[in-house]
Amino acid sequence: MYGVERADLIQALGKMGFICMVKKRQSFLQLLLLLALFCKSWSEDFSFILVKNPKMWQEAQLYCRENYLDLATIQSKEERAELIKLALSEGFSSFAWIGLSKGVSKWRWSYKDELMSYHNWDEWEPHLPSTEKSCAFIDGDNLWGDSSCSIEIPFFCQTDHNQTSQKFIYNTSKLSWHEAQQFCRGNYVDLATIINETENAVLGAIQMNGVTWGSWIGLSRNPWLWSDGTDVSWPLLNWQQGQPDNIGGFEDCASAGIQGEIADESCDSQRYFYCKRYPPFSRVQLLRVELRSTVSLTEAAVTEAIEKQGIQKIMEAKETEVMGLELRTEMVQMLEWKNRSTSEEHQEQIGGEERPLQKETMNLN
Ligand SMILES: [Ca+2]
Repeated sequence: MYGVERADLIQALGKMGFICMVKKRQSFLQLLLLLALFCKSWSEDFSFILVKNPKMWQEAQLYCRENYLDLATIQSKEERAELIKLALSEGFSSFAWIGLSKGVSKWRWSYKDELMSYHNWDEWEPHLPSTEKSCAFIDGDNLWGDSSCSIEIPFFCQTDHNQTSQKFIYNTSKLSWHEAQQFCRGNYVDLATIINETENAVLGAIQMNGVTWGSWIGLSRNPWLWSDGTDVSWPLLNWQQGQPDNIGGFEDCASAGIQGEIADESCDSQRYFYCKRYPPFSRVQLLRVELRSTVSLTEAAVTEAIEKQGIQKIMEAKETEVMGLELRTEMVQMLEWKNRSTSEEHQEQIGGEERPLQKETMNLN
């Protein structure tokens, strides 16, 4: 058929960066090309959208996930700037839900984010409620306690030595837990991880000669989670002054004001909410192409046909202004058509806004 092996065709298309779905069917080849179109639409200047339909937090999350991507993550400076601009353009002046809420809170080591296995808590520790961000220290009796992460005390760093005697560095300058973490990561490996009784005794002994009641170790827990799975960076969270205050012990969800400042409140409150959607400049468009030819499909012929006909067709068909076109290379793979949905209405969403499947026909003759 066509004087070219399917493997050769896949290789040729692979070099061009197409995802291809190929099946010999009667007298033509059927290709599925994944093309990312960069289109500009003036109504979609923001990655976030403010939904002016009051809902409880969980309802808002469901709405965003069904209609967009998720509730908005407002953590970076850029995200805050966009929220501020969006709120201004919408004439909005209150608080609206964002994708921050409390989940199961577990103690984790700063180093490799490992879950705590060994521990040596003092009798009444940890004493802070598991709904608050807290950090762990070791005292002169080798016992551990938890505290607000913002207090400034000495700390233990961890080096890359495995021997207990060389594993830890004690620093007597007083820093908050996060500042200490930054220092240890910059100068050694991380804040200290204690994995057994021997190591714990070594740290306790060092402190016997120290001048403090306690020193940070690399253990902390953070109950807050971003709905879209983004890692919560506690130092980057822009809490409104006095927040989180967890009034009544029920404030498990977070909203954002128009300056991007966040506050905890009851998840049952009815609020507008910010959804996050796919970036306006990177939609993914799937195009299924029937490629018909009775001539030999050499690499050059395939390339030329797709470039001259296929891409041109897509670009002409777009209603919005086409800013560019990217051929996605990371998805290069071959799939049998029969293993996929055979529905002609089949749609697929791969890393971009869902779009109806377009069908085109290319004649190479
Ligand atoms: Ca509050």
